Amino acid sequence: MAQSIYFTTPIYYVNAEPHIGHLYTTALADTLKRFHRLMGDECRFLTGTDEHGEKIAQSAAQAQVSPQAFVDNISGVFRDTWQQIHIDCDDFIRTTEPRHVRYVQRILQQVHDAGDIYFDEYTGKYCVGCERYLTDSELVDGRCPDHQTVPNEVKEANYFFRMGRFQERLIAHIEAHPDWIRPARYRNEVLSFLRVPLEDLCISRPKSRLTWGIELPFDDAYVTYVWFDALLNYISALVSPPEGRDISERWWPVCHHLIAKDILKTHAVYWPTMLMAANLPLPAHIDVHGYWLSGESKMSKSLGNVVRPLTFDAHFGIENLRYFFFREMKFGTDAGFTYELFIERYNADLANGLGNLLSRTAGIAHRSFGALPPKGTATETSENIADQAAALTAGYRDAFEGRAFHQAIEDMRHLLAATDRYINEMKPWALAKDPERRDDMAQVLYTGLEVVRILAILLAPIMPRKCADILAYLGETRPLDGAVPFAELVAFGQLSSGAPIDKAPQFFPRIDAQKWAQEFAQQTADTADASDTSAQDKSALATAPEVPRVMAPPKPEITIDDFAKVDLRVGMVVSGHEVPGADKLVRLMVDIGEAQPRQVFAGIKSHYPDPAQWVGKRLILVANLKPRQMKFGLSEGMILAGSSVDKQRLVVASFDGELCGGDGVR
Ligand code: ME8
Repeated sequence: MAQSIYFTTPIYYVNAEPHIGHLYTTALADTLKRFHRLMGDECRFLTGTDEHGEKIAQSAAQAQVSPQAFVDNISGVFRDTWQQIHIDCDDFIRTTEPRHVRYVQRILQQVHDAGDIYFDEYTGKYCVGCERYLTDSELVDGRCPDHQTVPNEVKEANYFFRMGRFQERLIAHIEAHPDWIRPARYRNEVLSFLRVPLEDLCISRPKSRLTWGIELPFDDAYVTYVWFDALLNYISALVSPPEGRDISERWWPVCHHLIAKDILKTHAVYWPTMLMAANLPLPAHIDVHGYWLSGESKMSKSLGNVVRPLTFDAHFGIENLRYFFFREMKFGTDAGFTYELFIERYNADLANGLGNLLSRTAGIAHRSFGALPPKGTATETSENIADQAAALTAGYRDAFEGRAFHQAIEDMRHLLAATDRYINEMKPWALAKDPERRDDMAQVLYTGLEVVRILAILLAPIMPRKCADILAYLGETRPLDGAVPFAELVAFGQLSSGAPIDKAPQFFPRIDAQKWAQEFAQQTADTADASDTSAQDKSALATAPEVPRVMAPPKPEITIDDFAKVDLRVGMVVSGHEVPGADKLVRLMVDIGEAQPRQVFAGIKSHYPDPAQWVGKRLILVANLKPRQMKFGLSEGMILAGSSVDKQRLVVASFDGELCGGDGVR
C-alpha cells in the first residue's frame, strides 16, 4: 500500500552560509523523497531557515547591517543554493515569515492558558552556539563540547515551560515505540538522559536584552526564544502552506524528522513535550545521523573548516558528492570528508566502476550492432548475475527504509564487480571478431548493459540527473515516479534490444588524483597562515606559482582633481548570484549605504566560481560609473580587480583591514 511521508530537515541558522554538512541532511531528505516516489509513495519535503536569536543578532551587528537585511540575505543564499543543485523541496520556511510568527504566538498562548508556562528567575550557563542552557554534566572542562566555548552565566527573570511535567509520558512513548528514534543508540542516549528529573525550559528573553525574536502574546516585554520558536516550523509550514489551505492533518502525523546528533535533545525531548502540552500528535520518526568530520573535528561554521556546496559542484559535480555521502557514511555514525577520499571513491566506484562498465559494453554494442544488443542465450554465470540483481532489488526498499544506504551501495558494488568479472572472462571485444560467437557476444553485452540499467534506477534517488541521462541513453524512458511499479522497472531482462544507441558519452570522467594532490598541497602551503578561517575550502583558493611581471606603460598623467572625480566606495556584498546563460559574469548585490544595494555584474566567474563566497566581504566599487544596461539587467557600478602575478587569474581588490562600509576611498 502506498504510504504518505512528510520529511523535514532542520531549519538552518542563517549566521553563515550553507556547507556540505547542511547539504547532507538536505540531500538525504531529497533522496528519500525521490526513493519513495519511485516506490509509489507520496511525500512532502520541508526545509528552511532559523532566523531569530542572539547569535544571528550578533552576526548582523558584526556585518553592520540590520538583522532583517542580514537574514534576508543569508536565507536567500540557502534557498538559491538548494535551487541551483536541484533540491526538490515542496516548501521553504523562514521563521521570520508572518505565517510562522502567527502560529508560534497561537501555540504559546494555548500552552500559557493551559498553565504550562510560568514566570520565574533563573541562573544558568548559556551557550550562544547551541542557543540553549547547558547542564554541568554536558560541559567538558567547563566548555561546550560542540562549540568549544565557555558558556555565559545568565541570571534573569523569564518565562518557563513546564517540561518536567511531561517526562513520564515521554519515556512511556519512547518505550512503546522502539523505532521512534533511530538508530537505537540515540534512543538509548535519550532514555538515559531522561533517567534524571527533567528541568523546566526557559523559553523567553527580555526585550531589554534581545529584540530579535517573536513577541510573547501574553507579555510584550519579552520575545520567545530560539527553540520554542524554531521547532514549531515543522507544523506552521503545514498550517499555512504556499498552496493555501491548512494541510497539517494530512501530513503532520506522518512526519519523519531528519537531523544530526547535535540537535537530538531538542528534537527528542523539548519538542515532544511541547507537542504534548499543545495537545498535538508526536512525529512518526526521528532519524539521527552523525557528523561529517574535517580532520578530527565536526565540519562547522564556527570552526571554519567547511566546504561550500556550490564550490564543490563547480569542480566535481554535486551528484558525485551525494553518491560519496551515502557510500561513505554509515547512518548514525560519523564519517570523514576530504577531497582526496572523495576522488578516490569517485574514481573507484563511478569512473572505473559504473562508468567503465557502461562505456566498455556500450562501445562494443555500438560498433557491432549499432543498437542495444539482443538477449542472446543465457549462461550459468549470466543467470547468477540476474539472480544477484534480483536479490539486490528485492532488498533495496528495506535497505533504504532502514537507512542502510551504505549497505545498499555495497551490494550494488558487488553486483558491478561480478558483472565486470564476467565481462573480463568472456572478452566480448574478442568475440566481436568471431562471426560465429555473435550470440555469445550479444549475451555478455546485454548482461552488462542490463546491470547498468538496473543500477541507474536504484541510484536515481541519489544521483537523479546523472542517472536520468544514463537511462535515457539506454532507451529506458519510463518515469520513476511510481506510475510503473518498481518491481516491474527493475525486473531483469527489460533492456530494449534493437533500440539504436550512439557512442556512449563519458558519464563519469576520471578525476586526475595526482593533479589535485599537487593543487591541494600547494593550497595548504598557501593558506597555512591565512587568517581567513574559510581557507580550508581548498578548491576555492586555487593559486598559481609566481612568474616575472611585465608592466604595461602608464596611461597619460592626470591631476588630483581628475582623480577626485572617480567616486570609489567601500561596499559590502549582501548577496552573490549566478547569472543563467553567462559564462563569465556573476551578479553581486553591493551595499554602499544607500536605500537599496547596488546590482553589479562582474566578470569574475571563471576565477571565483562561487558567487556566494563574496557575501559579507567588502569590495571597492566605482560608484559613479554610468550605469550600464546589460543583457541580464542594469549594472550599477564596477568592482576593482587586477591580475595575479602570473596573469592567469583575476584577483578582486580588498583592504588590509576593516573599513567602514559606504565610506569613500582615497
Ligand atoms: O541547529 N555533519 O541549525 P544549524 C552533519 N537552527 N550534519 C551537519 C553538519 C556536519 N558537520 N553540520 C551541520 C540548528 N549539519 C537549528 C535547528 S531545527 C528546528 C533548528 C546539519 O544551522 C545537520 O542536519 O546549526 C545538523 O543537525 C544541522 O545541520 C544543524 O544546523
